[in-house]
Amino acid sequence: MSKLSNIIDIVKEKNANEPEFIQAVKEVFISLEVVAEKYPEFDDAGIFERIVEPERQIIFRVPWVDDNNKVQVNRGFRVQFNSAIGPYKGGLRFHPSVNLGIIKFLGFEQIFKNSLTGLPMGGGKGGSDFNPKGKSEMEIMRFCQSFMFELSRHIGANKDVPAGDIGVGSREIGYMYGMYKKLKDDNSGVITGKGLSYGGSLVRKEATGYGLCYFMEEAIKDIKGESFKNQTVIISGSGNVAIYACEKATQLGGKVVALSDSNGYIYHESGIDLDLIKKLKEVERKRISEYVKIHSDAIYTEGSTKIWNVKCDIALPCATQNELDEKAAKTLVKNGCFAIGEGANMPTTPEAVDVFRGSDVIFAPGKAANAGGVATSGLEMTQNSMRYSWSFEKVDEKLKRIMIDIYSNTSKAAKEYGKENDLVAGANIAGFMKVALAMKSHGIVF
Ligand code: NDP
Ligand code: 2IT
Repeated sequence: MSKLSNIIDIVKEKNANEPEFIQAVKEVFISLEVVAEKYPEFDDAGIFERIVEPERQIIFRVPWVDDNNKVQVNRGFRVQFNSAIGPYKGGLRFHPSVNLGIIKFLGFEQIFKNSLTGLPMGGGKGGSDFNPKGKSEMEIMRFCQSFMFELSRHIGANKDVPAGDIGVGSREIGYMYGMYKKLKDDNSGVITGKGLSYGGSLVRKEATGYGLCYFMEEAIKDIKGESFKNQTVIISGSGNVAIYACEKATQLGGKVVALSDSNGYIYHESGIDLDLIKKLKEVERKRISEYVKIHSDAIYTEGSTKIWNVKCDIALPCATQNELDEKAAKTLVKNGCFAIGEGANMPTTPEAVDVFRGSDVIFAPGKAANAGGVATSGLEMTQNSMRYSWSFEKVDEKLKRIMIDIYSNTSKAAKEYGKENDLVAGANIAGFMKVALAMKSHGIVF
């Protein structure tokens, strides 16, 4: 039995009720076997054992008062996973499915993703089992304020810098930042994804979706000699990542024909009307089924995962973890899909990943393909430190450069270890190396 499979067994035993965390560790460690063989010094320094244990996990009570004057209590989390290469950095997720295992899987992925960006950011993640759906504006504000009341003790511009994720967008960031500022008298920009009027960066809103398309355009060009032009694209989700992936895929000449939310998906053969989606989702916070009331030639189908039955050339899962299973993967391949790019974190189940890796398709893992969001958060931190703001064009240009570099480093690492075009192995190895070298340099403190 190899050294790393022993560690996976220990992780399984110690975190038995955290299946998503175990899944994320397994996927990374399988890729790292070759690194462990090549660099025995990492094993000697206990890097593998240390990297699966968060530096710190904070769990806290979030009490708040609803519109009926009733006290509600939610659970808050912040997992400060690894600070070897910079301050903990990663989003906050508000969704009823949130628990410690979900936050740990996201925090673990974030370590390698942030390393891939080339910027000095460690890995962290947080959130709450609070469900923003159906809450009034004042309930959202009171919840965000109570959440930040506790979180503010644990974060800082040089220590831990949160951002958005599922259920946390510009509205929630605004309320949390306002509370942090009031409590701490501090204006150093402790959260990213801030509004443009108080220290936010241009392009941060668009960054994850745009970055995903920049990465995919590069991978498709390099591996298949093709581009987005004239390709049929399907995208799951209709939140922040999905909307701006749709925008960029369209700008690059693709035709996006399907989007979804957690209830179902829409199919519009002539191409999605993105202005309408933005209005329904960003402004009115409505369900995607409303789309067909305006466009009678579009079709709405109940059941979000049925979207994978739609014939396409490129599929971009941009909703949530484990939304694309083995059966869906086989259907996509059978229908001629040749490139899959993960905009979400771990949207593809391990069995589905095996289907893609065993076929002649491009499979781009989230930690590389969706790193544009956190990379632009890094650029927001830079601008905050400089007390300066760059133009849209300048940030977009930097984002594009970063995504092309991530593709190139991922592809190079895969090749170096004899796994040409295996972007899963390449991303895991390239992301790990920098963190491991930093941890080794620092001695046994991390
Ligand atoms: P949003 O909250 O803006 O949108 C989430 C979308 O996914 C919504 O359409 C939502 O539908 C759908 N969704 C959420 N949970 C489920 C579920 N259990 N089943 C089916 N659909 C679901 O989040 P983001 O767009 O920001 O995040 C989407 C994914 O991208 C997440 O995996 C996130 O971790 C990842 N990500 C986000 C980044 C960012 O910068 N925001 C950066 C990198 C990755 P509904 O409205 O019905 O709930
Ligand atoms: O998963 C992610 O990379 C994010 N939700 C963005 C994190 C960030 O700090 O911008």
